[in-house]
Amino acid sequence: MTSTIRINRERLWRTLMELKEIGGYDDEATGLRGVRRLALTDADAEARRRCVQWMTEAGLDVRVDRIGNVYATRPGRDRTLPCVLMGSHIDTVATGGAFDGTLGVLGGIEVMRTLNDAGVETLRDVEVGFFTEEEGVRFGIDMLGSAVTAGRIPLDQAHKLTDADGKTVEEELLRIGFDGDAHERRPIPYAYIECHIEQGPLLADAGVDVGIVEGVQSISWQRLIVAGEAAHAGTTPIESRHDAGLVAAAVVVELRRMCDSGEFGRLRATVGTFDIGAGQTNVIPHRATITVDLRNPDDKLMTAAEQHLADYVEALAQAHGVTTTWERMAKTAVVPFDAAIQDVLAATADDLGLPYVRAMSGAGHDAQEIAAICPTAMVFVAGEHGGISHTPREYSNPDACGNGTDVLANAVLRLAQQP
Ligand code: HGY
Ligand code: MN
Ligand code: MN
Repeated sequence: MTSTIRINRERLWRTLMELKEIGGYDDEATGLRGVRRLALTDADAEARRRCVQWMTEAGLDVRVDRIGNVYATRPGRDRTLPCVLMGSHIDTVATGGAFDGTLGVLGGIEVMRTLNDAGVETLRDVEVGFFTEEEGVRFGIDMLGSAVTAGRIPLDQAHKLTDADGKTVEEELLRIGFDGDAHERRPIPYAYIECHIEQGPLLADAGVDVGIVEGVQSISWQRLIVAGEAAHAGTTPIESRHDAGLVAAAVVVELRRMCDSGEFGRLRATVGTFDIGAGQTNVIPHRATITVDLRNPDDKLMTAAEQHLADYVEALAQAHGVTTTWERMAKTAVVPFDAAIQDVLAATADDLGLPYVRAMSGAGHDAQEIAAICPTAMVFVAGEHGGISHTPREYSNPDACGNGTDVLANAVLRLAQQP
C-alpha cells in the first residue's frame, strides 16, 4: 500500500478563507459574513480566476470547456490511461457559506500541492475541476455544468437558459471570459471523488468528521404559476373570489402535511420562492408563482408525491376558479454511488485512523451527474451547528476539513496508482 500523505491544513484553510471573501457580504439576518457568488456573476468570475491561478501555481495544465467547466491536470507517467478526477463547484446560493462546493475544489488543489511537495509521481493523470452552476439558483437548473458533461443536458439547451434579467448562460460565459473551447463531453475518467460538507446533522450526531456517501436522493424542482382575478378586498364576497395567493398558500400547507404524513416516505418539500408581485393591501392577488423543491430517497414515492400534488392543485383550481400552470425546472432520480470507490474511501479512512459513517446525501451534487460516466463516490466532512448550510452560519472546522481532504488525497493516490 502506498504510504499515506497528509495535506497542509493551514494552507487549505487559508485558501478557503480567502475564497470566501470573493462575493463576501454582511448578512443582516445572521450578522455574519456570507458568500453571494451566483454562477457566472462577476464574483464567480473573480473566484474562477483565483482558482485558476492556484491551479497554475501548482503546475497544473488548465483547460475550460464550452459550458465553462474548468479542469486542471497533474500529468501521470502513462498519459494514455484515463485520469482520476476530483472536483465540485465554487458557485454558491445567494446567502451561502464558505464551504459548500469550495471545499471539494480547494481541497483538490491542496491534494495537488501535497503530491508536489511529496514528489509523488502517479501512474495516471490526476485532475481537479469545478463545474458551472451547480446550485441552479441563477439559471434554474442545478448541477448544470456536470449534467452537460455527463450528456444528460445538451450544451445548446444549457447555453440558452436565462436568468431573471433574461441574460443567457452563453452570453454570461462570454462576458466573464470562461467560454472555453474544450469539448464538454470530456474524456471519461477512471474514477471521480468529490469531497463536500455534509450540509446536515448525520456526521455531527455520530461524532465523526468523515462520511462515506452511498448515493444521492431524488430531486424534483417545479414552478407553479397560479392565475386568479384581482378584486376589491372589502366588497368581494368570500365565495366569489379567485384568490391566487390563497391557492399558492394552500399548496405550501399541503406540502408540509404530505411530509408529516409519512404517506410519501421520507419526503422533504420546500417552497423557497413565493411571488405575488408588488401586491396591494386591499386587492385580492390575481397571480402567484411558487417553486416547489421535493426530495425523496425513493423514486417511486417521489413520483407518487408529484402525482398527489398535481391532483391536489387541480382540485384547488376547480374550487377557486383559478388556472394553474406547472413548469418543470429539474428532475433527477436517486443515484447510488460506486461500491468499489466507496470501499477505497473506507479503506483509506481506516488507514488514516479516521472513524466514519456511511450516509445518503440529502443534497444534490455534481457527483450524481458524473456517476453516469464513471465510477464515482463522495467523502463528506462534518459541519457545525447541526451541519446547517445554504446560510452564512454554514461552518466546518480546520481539522474536519483536513481529515476529509486527507481521505480524498489518499483515496485519489490509491486510484491513480492502479494500472
Ligand atoms: O440543491 C442542492 O441540493 C444542492 O445544494 N445544489
Ligand atoms: Mn454543493
Ligand atoms: Mn449547495
